Amino acid sequence: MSEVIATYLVHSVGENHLEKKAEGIALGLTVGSWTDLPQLEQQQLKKHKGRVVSVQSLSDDNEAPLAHSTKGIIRIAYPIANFSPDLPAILTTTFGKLSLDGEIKLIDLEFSQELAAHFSGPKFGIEGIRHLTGVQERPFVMSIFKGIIGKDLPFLLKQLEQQARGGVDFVKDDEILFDNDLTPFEDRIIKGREVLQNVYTETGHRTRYAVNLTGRTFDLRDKARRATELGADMLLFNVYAYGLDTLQSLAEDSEIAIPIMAHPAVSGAFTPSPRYGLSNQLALGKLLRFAGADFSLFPSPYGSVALKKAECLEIVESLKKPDFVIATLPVPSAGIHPGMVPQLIEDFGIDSVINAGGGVHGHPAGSAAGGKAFRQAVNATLSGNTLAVAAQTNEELRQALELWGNKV
Ligand code: 1AE
Repeated sequence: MSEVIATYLVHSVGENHLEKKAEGIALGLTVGSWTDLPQLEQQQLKKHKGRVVSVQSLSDDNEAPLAHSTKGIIRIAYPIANFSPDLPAILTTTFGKLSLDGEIKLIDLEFSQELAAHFSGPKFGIEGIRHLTGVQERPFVMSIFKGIIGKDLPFLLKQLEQQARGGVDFVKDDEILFDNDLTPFEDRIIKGREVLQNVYTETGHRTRYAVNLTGRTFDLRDKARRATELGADMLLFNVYAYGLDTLQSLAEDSEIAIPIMAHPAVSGAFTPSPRYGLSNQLALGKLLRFAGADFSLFPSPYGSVALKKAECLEIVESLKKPDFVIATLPVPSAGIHPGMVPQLIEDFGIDSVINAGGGVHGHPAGSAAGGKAFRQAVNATLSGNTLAVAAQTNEELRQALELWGNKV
């Protein structure tokens, strides 16, 4: 029977009550009750009944497992016959009312092959982005517009040009830049494209711009199609403000043939508690990948909005490991500066994006120098040099290290 298997971390279920809790979930979220049902009804409902896959008692940290443990891992299989093959139905089945019912956190969802066949995943993914850009064997470098709210289009275009001159691969809108009269969505695409083409003609370096797709949900599809027609390179999308299914609809649309970058804004409303909500590997890893994000941004372990390193590594594993859909590019972000580049590469590998806002624009010699400092740090690291040595011959890197230091 084809199923989705949900893994939960549960707390405070009372002594020896883990099995009872698991049975309660398996029945409560599927057929309701079982032993009291007449034999005929049991036969009819069998294919809809949830199944307890495993129950594991956990100790408190650093303690041996205890018989009276109130913490455990429960795995429940839900037959796919119970729901339509879409994320809203899957999430409502596995963690709908259950998310409101005590100390329980959804850690993972395992899709059967039959269920996974309904998800096409990223259109481009890591390999597609490499192919599109021609950038191989190094991490990508991205910078973020900063200080754009209240500024006009010439200001934005100047900042875009400076970032491109720094040699970054991508520039993304800040997630808090919405459609507005000073820097309208379509003008950002059209004029931004001209700026990037001019820098390319002059320098031979092509930077691609991810424009923030915003507005009312029902307008997004047409707006994204229009962006594609106008020549937008990529879309930035605040997926948790809209919902995963909205991302999936955009990603599946053949007329929106450009990569989509998922921003983690609002996901912190669901993930930080150790006892409630969703795991980060699910929210910023697997679910985004299945919903079709080509890039997933998440807080790095050492920036200004930090996640624990183990959680970051779980997100990356979930984005990259062999699965039914192609891999999504990880983008550890927030508070990143050039001195962190060796650690970023060590932790996340070259199939990742090094992404910075303040770490580019805060460079003492300006945004172009900020981008150059990042590229110099990447080159040095991949050549096996320390940043300190590379700074002796790379002025932009030297200034960056003087300001921010040369480690995390
Ligand atoms: C986790 C997302 C990071 C982000 O979007 C952003 O704007 C970071 O800015 P900086 O690099 O911290 O200035």
